Amino acid sequence: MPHLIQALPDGPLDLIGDIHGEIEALLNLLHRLGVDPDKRTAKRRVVFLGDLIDRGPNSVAVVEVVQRLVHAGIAQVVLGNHELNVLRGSRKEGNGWFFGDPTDHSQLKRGPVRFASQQATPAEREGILAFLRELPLVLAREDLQVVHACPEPSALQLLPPQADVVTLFSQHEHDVKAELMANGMWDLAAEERSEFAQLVRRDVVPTRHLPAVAAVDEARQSRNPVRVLTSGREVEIAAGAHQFLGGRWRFVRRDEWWQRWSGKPTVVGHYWRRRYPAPGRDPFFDAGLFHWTHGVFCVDYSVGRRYAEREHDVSQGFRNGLAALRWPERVLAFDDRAETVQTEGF
Ligand SMILES: [Mn+2]
Repeated sequence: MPHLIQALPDGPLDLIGDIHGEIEALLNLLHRLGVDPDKRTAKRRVVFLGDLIDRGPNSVAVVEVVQRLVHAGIAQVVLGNHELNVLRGSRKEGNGWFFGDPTDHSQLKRGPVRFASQQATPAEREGILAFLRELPLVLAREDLQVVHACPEPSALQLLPPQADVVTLFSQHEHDVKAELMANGMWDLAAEERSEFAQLVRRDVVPTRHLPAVAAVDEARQSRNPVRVLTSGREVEIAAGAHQFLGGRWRFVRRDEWWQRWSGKPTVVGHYWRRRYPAPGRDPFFDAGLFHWTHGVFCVDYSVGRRYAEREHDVSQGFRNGLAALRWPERVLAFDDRAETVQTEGF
Protein backbone atom coordinates (compact mmCIF):
# COMPACT_ATOMS: atom_id res chain seq x y z
CA MET A 1 0.00 0.00 0.00
CA PRO A 2 1.39 3.42 -0.92
CA HIS A 3 2.13 6.28 1.43
CA LEU A 4 -0.52 8.77 0.35
CA ILE A 5 1.59 11.86 1.01
CA GLN A 6 5.16 11.51 -0.22
CA ALA A 7 8.18 13.80 -0.18
CA LEU A 8 9.45 15.76 -3.15
CA PRO A 9 13.23 15.70 -3.50
CA ASP A 10 15.38 18.80 -3.02
CA GLY A 11 16.64 20.66 -6.06
CA PRO A 12 15.09 21.90 -9.29
CA LEU A 13 11.98 20.17 -10.64
CA ASP A 14 10.02 20.00 -13.89
CA LEU A 15 6.29 19.72 -13.12
CA ILE A 16 4.40 18.25 -16.08
CA GLY A 17 0.65 18.76 -16.55
CA ASP A 18 -2.13 16.37 -17.58
CA ILE A 19 -1.15 14.22 -20.60
CA HIS A 20 -4.43 12.40 -21.34
CA GLY A 21 -2.77 9.81 -23.57
CA GLU A 22 -1.02 12.33 -25.86
CA ILE A 23 2.18 10.30 -26.28
CA GLU A 24 3.74 12.47 -28.98
CA ALA A 25 3.38 15.60 -26.86
CA LEU A 26 4.94 13.78 -23.90
CA LEU A 27 7.98 12.58 -25.87
CA ASN A 28 8.50 16.03 -27.43
CA LEU A 29 8.27 17.78 -24.08
CA LEU A 30 10.63 15.32 -22.37
CA HIS A 31 13.13 15.89 -25.17
CA ARG A 32 12.98 19.66 -24.62
CA LEU A 33 13.51 19.14 -20.90
CA GLY A 34 16.57 16.97 -21.45
CA VAL A 35 14.92 13.73 -20.33
CA ASP A 36 15.72 10.59 -22.32
CA PRO A 37 13.26 7.81 -21.41
CA ASP A 38 15.19 5.22 -23.45
CA LYS A 39 18.50 5.88 -21.74
CA ARG A 40 16.68 6.66 -18.47
CA THR A 41 18.63 9.90 -18.01
CA ALA A 42 17.51 13.41 -17.03
CA LYS A 43 18.98 16.77 -16.14
CA ARG A 44 16.54 17.28 -13.28
CA ARG A 45 13.75 15.48 -11.48
CA VAL A 46 10.32 15.28 -13.08
CA VAL A 47 6.91 15.38 -11.40
CA PHE A 48 3.73 14.31 -13.22
CA LEU A 49 0.52 16.00 -12.07
CA GLY A 50 -1.77 13.03 -12.83
CA ASP A 51 -4.30 12.30 -15.62
CA LEU A 52 -1.63 10.52 -17.63
CA ILE A 53 -4.43 8.70 -19.40
CA ASP A 54 -7.72 9.36 -21.21
CA ARG A 55 -8.96 9.57 -24.79
CA GLY A 56 -5.68 10.54 -26.48
CA PRO A 57 -4.04 8.27 -29.06
CA ASN A 58 -1.98 6.07 -26.72
CA SER A 59 -2.45 6.05 -22.96
CA VAL A 60 -0.73 2.65 -22.78
CA ALA A 61 2.51 4.11 -24.14
CA VAL A 62 2.26 7.17 -21.88
CA VAL A 63 2.01 4.99 -18.76
CA GLU A 64 4.89 2.86 -20.03
CA VAL A 65 7.18 5.89 -20.46
CA VAL A 66 6.20 7.44 -17.13
CA GLN A 67 6.63 4.12 -15.33
CA ARG A 68 10.11 3.73 -16.79
CA LEU A 69 11.10 7.18 -15.47
CA VAL A 70 9.58 6.42 -12.05
CA HIS A 71 11.45 3.12 -11.78
CA ALA A 72 14.68 4.86 -12.80
CA GLY A 73 14.24 7.24 -9.86
CA ILE A 74 13.84 10.22 -12.19
CA ALA A 75 10.11 10.90 -11.81
CA GLN A 76 7.20 10.94 -9.36
CA VAL A 77 3.46 10.98 -10.10
CA VAL A 78 0.34 12.01 -8.21
CA LEU A 79 -2.92 10.19 -8.90
CA GLY A 80 -5.51 11.95 -11.08
CA ASN A 81 -9.23 11.33 -11.44
CA HIS A 82 -8.74 9.43 -14.70
CA GLU A 83 -6.36 7.00 -12.98
CA LEU A 84 -8.85 6.68 -10.13
CA ASN A 85 -11.64 5.77 -12.60
CA VAL A 86 -9.54 2.97 -14.06
CA LEU A 87 -8.55 1.68 -10.61
CA ARG A 88 -12.20 1.69 -9.53
CA GLY A 89 -13.26 -0.15 -12.69
CA SER A 90 -15.38 2.86 -13.62
CA ARG A 91 -16.09 2.91 -17.35
CA LYS A 92 -16.31 6.50 -18.66
CA GLU A 93 -16.20 8.32 -21.99
CA GLY A 94 -12.62 8.13 -23.21
CA ASN A 95 -11.38 5.09 -21.24
CA GLY A 96 -12.70 2.41 -23.60
CA TRP A 97 -9.06 1.70 -24.56
CA PHE A 98 -8.66 0.21 -21.07
CA PHE A 99 -12.01 -1.56 -20.74
CA GLY A 100 -11.89 -3.26 -24.14
CA ASP A 101 -14.32 -1.00 -25.97
CA PRO A 102 -12.76 0.00 -29.32
CA THR A 103 -15.98 1.76 -30.36
CA ASP A 104 -15.51 4.31 -27.58
CA HIS A 105 -13.95 6.89 -29.78
CA SER A 106 -16.12 6.52 -32.84
CA GLN A 107 -19.12 7.05 -30.56
CA LEU A 108 -17.63 10.32 -29.47
CA LYS A 109 -16.74 11.45 -32.95
CA ARG A 110 -18.09 14.90 -33.68
CA GLY A 111 -15.89 15.94 -36.59
CA PRO A 112 -15.28 14.39 -40.02
CA VAL A 113 -12.11 12.45 -39.11
CA ARG A 114 -12.21 9.25 -37.12
CA PHE A 115 -9.34 8.05 -35.00
CA ALA A 116 -9.05 5.32 -32.42
CA SER A 117 -7.00 5.06 -29.25
CA GLN A 118 -4.48 2.25 -28.83
CA GLN A 119 -6.23 -0.59 -26.95
CA ALA A 120 -4.59 -2.18 -23.90
CA THR A 121 -3.95 -5.92 -23.94
CA PRO A 122 -4.95 -7.94 -20.84
CA ALA A 123 -1.30 -8.09 -19.74
CA GLU A 124 -0.93 -4.33 -20.19
CA ARG A 125 -4.07 -3.75 -18.14
CA GLU A 126 -2.63 -5.74 -15.25
CA GLY A 127 0.65 -3.84 -15.44
CA ILE A 128 -1.12 -0.46 -15.56
CA LEU A 129 -3.29 -1.30 -12.53
CA ALA A 130 -0.28 -2.49 -10.53
CA PHE A 131 1.54 0.76 -11.29
CA LEU A 132 -1.40 3.10 -10.59
CA ARG A 133 -2.25 1.32 -7.32
CA GLU A 134 1.06 2.50 -5.83
CA LEU A 135 0.68 6.22 -6.64
CA PRO A 136 0.41 8.84 -3.88
CA LEU A 137 -2.22 11.60 -3.77
CA VAL A 138 0.11 14.38 -2.62
CA LEU A 139 3.79 15.26 -3.06
CA ALA A 140 5.24 17.95 -0.83
CA ARG A 141 8.34 19.68 0.46
CA GLU A 142 9.07 22.88 2.38
CA ASP A 143 8.53 25.34 -0.51
CA LEU A 144 5.96 23.48 -2.64
CA GLN A 145 3.10 20.98 -2.76
CA VAL A 146 1.65 19.09 -5.68
CA VAL A 147 -1.77 17.48 -6.02
CA HIS A 148 -3.95 16.70 -9.05
CA ALA A 149 -6.93 18.94 -8.17
CA CYS A 150 -7.45 20.38 -4.68
CA PRO A 151 -5.28 20.28 -1.53
CA GLU A 152 -8.12 21.20 0.86
CA PRO A 153 -6.59 20.98 4.37
CA SER A 154 -9.63 19.15 5.79
CA ALA A 155 -9.27 16.49 3.07
CA LEU A 156 -5.54 16.13 3.76
CA GLN A 157 -6.30 15.62 7.45
CA LEU A 158 -8.57 12.68 6.63
CA LEU A 159 -5.79 10.77 4.88
CA PRO A 160 -4.23 7.86 6.75
CA PRO A 161 -0.46 7.62 6.24
CA GLN A 162 -0.84 4.54 4.06
CA ALA A 163 -3.87 3.10 2.32
CA ASP A 164 -5.18 1.42 -0.78
CA VAL A 165 -6.79 4.41 -2.52
CA VAL A 166 -9.78 2.49 -3.88
CA THR A 167 -10.57 1.01 -0.45
CA LEU A 168 -10.26 4.44 1.15
CA PHE A 169 -12.49 5.95 -1.54
CA SER A 170 -15.15 3.28 -1.00
CA GLN A 171 -15.12 3.70 2.77
CA HIS A 172 -15.82 7.41 2.50
CA GLU A 173 -18.40 6.85 -0.21
CA HIS A 174 -20.14 4.37 2.07
CA ASP A 175 -19.98 6.59 5.18
CA VAL A 176 -21.32 9.68 3.41
CA LYS A 177 -24.17 7.67 1.88
CA ALA A 178 -25.08 6.14 5.27
CA GLU A 179 -25.31 9.59 6.80
CA LEU A 180 -27.42 10.95 3.93
CA MET A 181 -29.76 7.98 4.26
CA ALA A 182 -30.04 8.43 8.02
CA ASN A 183 -31.01 12.10 7.72
CA GLY A 184 -33.44 11.46 4.85
CA MET A 185 -31.55 13.46 2.22
CA TRP A 186 -30.77 10.45 0.07
CA ASP A 187 -34.43 9.52 -0.48
CA LEU A 188 -35.48 13.13 -0.87
CA ALA A 189 -32.91 13.61 -3.63
CA ALA A 190 -34.23 10.50 -5.39
CA GLU A 191 -37.74 11.99 -5.29
CA GLU A 192 -36.50 15.30 -6.66
CA ARG A 193 -34.67 13.57 -9.50
CA SER A 194 -37.64 11.43 -10.48
CA GLU A 195 -39.75 14.56 -10.81
CA PHE A 196 -37.50 15.75 -13.68
CA ALA A 197 -36.59 12.63 -15.69
CA GLN A 198 -33.62 11.77 -13.43
CA LEU A 199 -32.08 15.10 -14.53
CA VAL A 200 -30.52 13.51 -17.61
CA ARG A 201 -32.72 15.15 -20.26
CA ARG A 202 -31.78 18.60 -21.46
CA ASP A 203 -35.36 19.22 -22.59
CA VAL A 204 -36.83 18.37 -19.17
CA VAL A 205 -35.78 21.56 -17.44
CA PRO A 206 -36.11 21.59 -13.64
CA THR A 207 -38.57 24.37 -12.81
CA ARG A 208 -37.18 24.95 -9.32
CA HIS A 209 -34.06 24.56 -7.20
CA LEU A 210 -33.59 20.98 -5.94
CA PRO A 211 -31.99 21.37 -2.49
CA ALA A 212 -31.69 17.66 -1.68
CA VAL A 213 -30.01 16.87 -5.00
CA ALA A 214 -27.60 19.73 -4.31
CA ALA A 215 -26.91 18.56 -0.75
CA VAL A 216 -26.29 14.95 -1.81
CA ASP A 217 -24.02 15.92 -4.71
CA GLU A 218 -22.06 18.36 -2.59
CA ALA A 219 -21.58 15.85 0.24
CA ARG A 220 -20.55 12.98 -2.03
CA GLN A 221 -17.95 15.10 -3.81
CA SER A 222 -16.68 17.43 -1.10
CA ARG A 223 -16.61 15.10 1.89
CA ASN A 224 -14.71 12.27 0.26
CA PRO A 225 -11.03 13.24 0.55
CA VAL A 226 -10.02 11.05 -2.39
CA ARG A 227 -12.54 12.84 -4.61
CA VAL A 228 -11.50 16.27 -3.29
CA LEU A 229 -7.81 15.68 -3.95
CA THR A 230 -8.32 14.17 -7.40
CA SER A 231 -11.24 16.21 -8.76
CA GLY A 232 -11.84 19.15 -6.43
CA ARG A 233 -14.73 20.30 -4.26
CA GLU A 234 -18.25 21.10 -5.40
CA VAL A 235 -20.63 23.46 -3.64
CA GLU A 236 -24.35 24.17 -3.89
CA ILE A 237 -25.33 26.82 -6.43
CA ALA A 238 -27.74 29.69 -5.84
CA ALA A 239 -31.41 28.90 -6.51
CA GLY A 240 -32.20 29.20 -10.21
CA ALA A 241 -28.60 28.87 -11.42
CA HIS A 242 -28.77 25.18 -12.40
CA GLN A 243 -27.13 24.20 -15.67
CA PHE A 244 -27.06 21.19 -17.98
CA LEU A 245 -23.43 20.06 -17.97
CA GLY A 246 -21.86 16.73 -18.87
CA GLY A 247 -25.21 15.13 -19.63
CA ARG A 248 -26.99 16.11 -16.45
CA TRP A 249 -28.76 19.01 -14.74
CA ARG A 250 -26.47 20.20 -11.94
CA PHE A 251 -27.25 22.01 -8.72
CA VAL A 252 -23.65 22.24 -7.61
CA ARG A 253 -20.69 24.04 -9.12
CA ARG A 254 -16.95 23.65 -8.96
CA ASP A 255 -15.42 25.40 -5.95
CA GLU A 256 -12.69 27.79 -7.12
CA TRP A 257 -10.64 27.20 -3.98
CA TRP A 258 -7.57 28.91 -5.45
CA GLN A 259 -9.35 32.28 -5.24
CA ARG A 260 -8.97 32.19 -1.44
CA TRP A 261 -5.78 30.17 -1.08
CA SER A 262 -3.27 31.26 1.57
CA GLY A 263 -1.27 28.07 2.03
CA LYS A 264 2.11 27.11 0.61
CA PRO A 265 2.82 27.40 -3.13
CA THR A 266 0.73 24.71 -4.83
CA VAL A 267 0.85 23.28 -8.32
CA VAL A 268 -2.16 21.40 -9.71
CA GLY A 269 -3.40 20.00 -13.01
CA HIS A 270 -7.01 19.03 -13.77
CA TYR A 271 -8.66 22.36 -14.61
CA TRP A 272 -8.22 22.54 -18.39
CA ARG A 273 -6.80 26.04 -18.56
CA ARG A 274 -6.08 27.34 -22.06
CA ARG A 275 -3.10 29.02 -23.63
CA TYR A 276 -5.35 31.33 -25.64
CA PRO A 277 -8.03 33.64 -24.24
CA ALA A 278 -11.11 31.55 -23.41
CA PRO A 279 -13.31 33.48 -20.99
CA GLY A 280 -15.97 31.30 -19.43
CA ARG A 281 -14.11 28.09 -20.27
CA ASP A 282 -10.74 28.64 -18.64
CA PRO A 283 -11.26 28.95 -14.86
CA PHE A 284 -7.87 30.69 -14.52
CA PHE A 285 -8.54 33.16 -17.34
CA ASP A 286 -9.21 36.16 -15.07
CA ALA A 287 -5.68 36.05 -13.65
CA GLY A 288 -4.02 35.75 -17.08
CA LEU A 289 -2.88 32.96 -19.37
CA PHE A 290 0.42 32.32 -17.61
CA HIS A 291 -0.35 33.70 -14.15
CA TRP A 292 -0.42 32.38 -10.62
CA THR A 293 -3.50 32.87 -8.43
CA HIS A 294 -2.70 33.38 -4.72
CA GLY A 295 0.28 31.03 -4.91
CA VAL A 296 -1.56 28.39 -6.97
CA PHE A 297 -0.53 27.41 -10.49
CA CYS A 298 -2.53 25.10 -12.76
CA VAL A 299 -0.15 23.52 -15.28
CA ASP A 300 -2.87 21.70 -17.26
CA TYR A 301 -2.88 23.54 -20.60
CA SER A 302 -5.49 21.21 -22.13
CA VAL A 303 -3.35 19.04 -24.38
CA GLY A 304 -6.20 16.60 -23.74
CA ARG A 305 -8.31 18.62 -26.16
CA ARG A 306 -6.11 17.74 -29.11
CA TYR A 307 -8.32 14.74 -29.87
CA ALA A 308 -11.12 17.17 -30.71
CA GLU A 309 -8.86 19.22 -32.99
CA ARG A 310 -7.61 16.05 -34.67
CA GLU A 311 -11.17 15.03 -35.41
CA HIS A 312 -11.34 18.17 -37.54
CA ASP A 313 -8.19 17.13 -39.39
CA VAL A 314 -5.85 19.45 -37.50
CA SER A 315 -2.49 17.71 -37.09
CA GLN A 316 -0.18 20.59 -36.22
CA GLY A 317 -0.36 24.10 -34.82
CA PHE A 318 -2.63 22.92 -32.00
CA ARG A 319 -4.26 25.57 -29.83
CA ASN A 320 -3.47 23.80 -26.58
CA GLY A 321 -0.32 22.17 -25.32
CA LEU A 322 1.46 19.99 -22.81
CA ALA A 323 3.32 22.19 -20.32
CA ALA A 324 6.06 21.78 -17.78
CA LEU A 325 6.49 24.32 -15.01
CA ARG A 326 10.20 24.55 -14.22
CA TRP A 327 10.75 25.13 -10.52
CA PRO A 328 12.20 27.25 -8.94
CA GLU A 329 12.53 29.37 -12.12
CA ARG A 330 8.73 29.37 -12.59
CA VAL A 331 9.19 29.21 -16.35
CA LEU A 332 6.86 27.23 -18.64
CA ALA A 333 8.08 24.93 -21.40
CA PHE A 334 5.64 23.54 -23.98
CA ASP A 335 5.91 20.40 -26.09
CA ASP A 336 5.48 22.30 -29.35
CA ARG A 337 7.20 25.64 -28.75
CA ALA A 338 10.91 26.42 -28.78
CA GLU A 339 10.52 29.49 -26.53
CA THR A 340 9.75 29.27 -22.84
CA VAL A 341 7.30 31.58 -21.04
CA GLN A 342 7.97 33.31 -17.75
CA THR A 343 4.98 32.88 -15.42
CA GLU A 344 3.74 35.95 -13.58
CA GLY A 345 1.95 37.01 -10.45
CA PHE A 346 3.60 34.53 -8.09
MN1 LIG B 1 -8.33 15.63 -13.95
